[in-house]
Amino acid sequence: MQIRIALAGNPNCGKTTMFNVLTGSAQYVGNWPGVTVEKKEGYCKGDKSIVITDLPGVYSLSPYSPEEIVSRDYLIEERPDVIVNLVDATNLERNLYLTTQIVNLGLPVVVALNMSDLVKKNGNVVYPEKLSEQLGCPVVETSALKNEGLEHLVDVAVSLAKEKRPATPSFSFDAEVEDALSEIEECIGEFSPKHLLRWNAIKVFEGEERTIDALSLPPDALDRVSKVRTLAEEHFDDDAESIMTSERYDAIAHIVDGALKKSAKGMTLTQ
Ligand code: BGO
Repeated sequence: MQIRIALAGNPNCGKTTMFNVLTGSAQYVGNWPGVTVEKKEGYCKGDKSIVITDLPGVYSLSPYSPEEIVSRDYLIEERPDVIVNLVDATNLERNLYLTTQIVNLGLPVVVALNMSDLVKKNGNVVYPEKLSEQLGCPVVETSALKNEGLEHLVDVAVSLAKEKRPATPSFSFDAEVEDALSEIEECIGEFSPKHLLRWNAIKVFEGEERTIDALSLPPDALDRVSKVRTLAEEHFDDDAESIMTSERYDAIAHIVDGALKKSAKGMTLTQ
């Protein structure tokens, strides 16, 4: 059985470094079809049954840049067996913005808390189990630079892939937004694959044309979701996409609050 691992993360989180350590010299570099975005694939060193695809570095899975579209389409359409989401542990808030989207894709996910060596050097402490509770997936501390934790990371990824166990995030948004999302889930339920229901509901709430077109919703469902969106926009006095962005950052603030202890020394060194 072949296992396909996708490496996803922000630019500069250490993806290239990790990909190189994991694959050694067994890599193939090309382009994603139709775009000048680099595609790198390789076998896991010492185990040709594991294929690793290095996705372009992105901050979000919105469909705006070629990199975002490549990453998003690959994850949604090709459905790798497991996503290894690299997170720069010295910059949790920014990196978790992508993570909060990745864990809604209905796929197995393991978060690699990369740059853990720098976190320790700065005197800070990140609690992987606290992050894991909120994100609904395993979280493994790594240092791609020092080749620490990578063997364990691959073991966890392979187990998740074999079990086909998707991430089950437990963080939630404001009650008004959750109500709106539940109503949208009801409207689109019969048109969306079950594993992507939450993801699609969020995208439909945001009014994202790409997802709405792909779902081919009938006029009455379109009308209903549009009313739900308008009500939320009136309530929050903001557009739906901005509402979701703020909701994500609020959720992240809560997640990080419980999972990161900054030392006075760390504060000084990271500034
Ligand atoms: C430079 N720990 C530490 N400390 N550094 C890491 C780790 C880690 O776990 N992982 C990666 N890095 P990329 P993307 C650099 O290049 O893999 C470092 O964009 C430098 N270069 O070595 O490229 C890695 O593919 C000069 O750092 O990330 C690299 O995701 C001075 O993070 C950087 C200092 O890694 C980005 C660093 C000339």
